[in-house]
Amino acid sequence: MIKTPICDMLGIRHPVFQGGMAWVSEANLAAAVSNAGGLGIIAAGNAPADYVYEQVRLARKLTDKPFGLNIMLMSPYAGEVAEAAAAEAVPVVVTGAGNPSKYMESWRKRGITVIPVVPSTALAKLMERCGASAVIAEGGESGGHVGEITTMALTPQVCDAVKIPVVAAGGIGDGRGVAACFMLGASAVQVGTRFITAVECTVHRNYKNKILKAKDIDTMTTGKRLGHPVRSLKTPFSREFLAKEYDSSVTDEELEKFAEGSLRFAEAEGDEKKGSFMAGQIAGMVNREQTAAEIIGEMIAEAEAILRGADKWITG
Ligand code: TUI
Repeated sequence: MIKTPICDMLGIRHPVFQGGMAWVSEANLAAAVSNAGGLGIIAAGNAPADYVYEQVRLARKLTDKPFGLNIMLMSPYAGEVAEAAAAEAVPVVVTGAGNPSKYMESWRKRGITVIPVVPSTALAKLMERCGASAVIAEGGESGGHVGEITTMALTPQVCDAVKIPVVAAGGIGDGRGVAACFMLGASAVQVGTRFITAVECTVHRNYKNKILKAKDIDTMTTGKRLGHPVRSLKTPFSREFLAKEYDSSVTDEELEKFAEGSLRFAEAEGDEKKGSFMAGQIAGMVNREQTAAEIIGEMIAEAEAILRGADKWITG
């Protein structure tokens, strides 16, 4: 067992969060992770509040353990999803892709634990002042919408910047990554890509197969020109997107239009030509389908063995 302050704060057995991945992290996966002792997180993504109510209620039927809701702040429905989170009094709200300050008071009033994703020390400090219980330092190795700084560089700097616990995310695929993040000062880890191939994850078969087949160099970032870089698997779609991005005759509006619906095409329909299969740089380490309980159990056991043996190089 590895126990950290985050375990007591949230009432979870293992300090492992499952990343809130749009159209991937549905109630079924989130409940399985929470039942396995981690923190399962439902992703609202770009969906309206109706979807969130349905998924939160389903999760409550599937688990009596704490779980989270990830609110993607760039979504046109972020406001109504923020209200849904408060109305349902979900145990934990995780935010991404923006600054959630204006919602934090209303969540905290409902007793919700708020844990924003931060790509910088400045936002980490602001979130601490606004009453966040912890922050997630997410490095650019992650899948999906990414910041500039790597997990290795960002985690210790965020740990130095704030007193609240820090969760490390991005590039964590096994127990070695978990142990390394604890060494950097984190109190928990958030893992996304490895959970895409979890047995309980309901995403399209093609998506799982692509992750299982991916090698170390098979992800790329697109969308920098639009101000929101996204890491995904190299596919005909992502290569074409990048080509358009470097083509000055293509307008930003045309580029946005090209990407529209691409997440849904991948996650729900498995469509290679039109889909964006978001994945982190550890996709090349994901070679098996396991249950959520097996993934968490294996990662924690590996991390524990490494941490116990961590003094092996020290002499004298
Ligand atoms: O949000 C994510 N990952 C995501 S969101 C997403 S959906 C999407 N679809 C199309 C285009 C863009 C996104 C897929 N993956 N991770 C958390 C995260 N948050 N990464 C970076 C940030 C972030 C960035 C800026 C958080 C706060 C922030 O603040 C800026 C500010 O306003 O201060």
